[in-house]
Amino acid sequence: MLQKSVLQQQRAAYQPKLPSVLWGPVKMQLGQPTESVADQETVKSLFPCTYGMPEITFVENDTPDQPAEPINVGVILSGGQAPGGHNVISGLFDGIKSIHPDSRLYGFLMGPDGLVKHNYKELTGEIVDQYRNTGGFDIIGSGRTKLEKKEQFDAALEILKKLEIKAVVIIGGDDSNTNAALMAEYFKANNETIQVIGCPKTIDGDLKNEFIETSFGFDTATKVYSELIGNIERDCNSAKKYWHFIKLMGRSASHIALECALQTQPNYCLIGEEVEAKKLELHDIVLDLTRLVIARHEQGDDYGVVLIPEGLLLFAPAFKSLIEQLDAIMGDFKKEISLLDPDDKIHFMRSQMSNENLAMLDSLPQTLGRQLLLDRDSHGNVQLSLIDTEKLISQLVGQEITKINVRLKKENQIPFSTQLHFFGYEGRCAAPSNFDADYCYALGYNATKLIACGVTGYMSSVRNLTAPSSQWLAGGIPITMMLNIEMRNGVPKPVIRKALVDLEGRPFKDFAEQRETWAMNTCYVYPGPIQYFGPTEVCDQPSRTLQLEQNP
Ligand code: FBP
Repeated sequence: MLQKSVLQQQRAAYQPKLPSVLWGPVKMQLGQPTESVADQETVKSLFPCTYGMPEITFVENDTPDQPAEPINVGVILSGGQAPGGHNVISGLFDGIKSIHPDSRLYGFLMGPDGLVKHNYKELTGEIVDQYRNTGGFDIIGSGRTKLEKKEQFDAALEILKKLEIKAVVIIGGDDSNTNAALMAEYFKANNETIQVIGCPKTIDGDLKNEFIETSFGFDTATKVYSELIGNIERDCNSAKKYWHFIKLMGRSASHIALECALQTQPNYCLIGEEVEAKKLELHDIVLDLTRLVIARHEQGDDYGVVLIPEGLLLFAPAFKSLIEQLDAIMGDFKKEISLLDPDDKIHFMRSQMSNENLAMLDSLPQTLGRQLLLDRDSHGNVQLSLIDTEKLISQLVGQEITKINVRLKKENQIPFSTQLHFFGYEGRCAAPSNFDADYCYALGYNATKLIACGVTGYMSSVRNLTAPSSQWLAGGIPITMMLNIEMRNGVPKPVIRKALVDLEGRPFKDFAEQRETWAMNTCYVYPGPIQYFGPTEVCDQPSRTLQLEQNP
């Protein structure tokens, strides 16, 4: 039996709110046939059985949901942890039990690997009840295995048939939902009736579009980081002697950094998408920050707080070109490289690189260069969470300040003391905010409605999220609609297009309008911890990003 804190005991009693349309039986309202966001012909040819399906919106129905017999459903948690995953599972559990009390839920262990290797456990009411409204993915664990090969799908089919599973729900980010689309297509193409449904998860907030207003976990994670940043700002404003450089998770998009900036009003926040649009190089960023350090020094403020998105370096053109070439080499020589030991691998990779990219690589600290050449995740992504961008940037600014100090008299020296932080794992398993607790439960419950309707290759979609939860809309969106073709490891692949920060959108514009004031004045905001109880304005507010996006 898990030991529970007092807050956990309180949260266990929380009853997540469902959209009113999901309170009773539903029927599907079908929209127009859909197209993928880009590369339509190629995506269509790769997904002949699941391409072009219509959007689904649920409306209330007078007759009970089909089927009225028990159903068995499988569930997988895939990719990085995000607050609310357990609530998707509780929603699924309650949803299938509402269809029939003898329905069963099977959890595949440690991500997609559990499905392929047939590691699973039945999630009974007793187990699910232990995890309601808790953070983490520990109920069944998670993993990053990419499901894309025929052998994997066949192994999955074997266990799904053995357990008489009607549908499998993949709770994951863009890569994992791409897997869901591939599996749905494979099953349908082979006349297998097992359905595949996706659920939009990632703290990064980059799995969103017209029908997926936000991925779950973003709300809670950014609230946790904003609390921590606020605490640091207060320390910074008390001691007035440090520049704090804070890297924030978000492998590609800078949504987390932007949301935290809107919440906490730091002195400086980099947005990767702006760096790319303005074609800024690392050197330009360093010089701009150096100017700010000097300007604040001149008004007597030798301190400040700087937010840096994890994915920043990939937006700087020279760095990006370096990574793209490394990806291409990895793709072209995958087999040869896999046989080499690390030093030979580095030697080989270097021998294939252009002079410009070699120069860029050699301008970076040696450990970072080595990381870029060697460390990739199973999807072939550079592991940006392992790169100390905050250290790199603060050191480079420090070097600039040192150059200036050499020319200044002793009494005029510019002090520049730094503290480094990285917030990522601190927020990924926090107990879900009320918003995420409700949203996730609704996503899971809604997935069972999609299953009952017999559809496959859809993502559970709950929207109108800035309205009270009773007014949220529910339905499904074909995953193929979100696909485009991108290079992965040098090979073109169908993947869900990531939603990057929109520089024309309200969240960025609000930030851009205020950042100069925040830079020179100390306008820190201290949001404090997530509030689970209390006035609605305090505890039920979705992220600032979502509010600004929905009310442009
Ligand atoms: P997902 O996209 O799978 O949700 O993961 C997001 C993330 O938290 C990123 O912000 C971060 O770069 C990455 O996971 C870290 O991965 P890992 O957990 O494997 O260290």
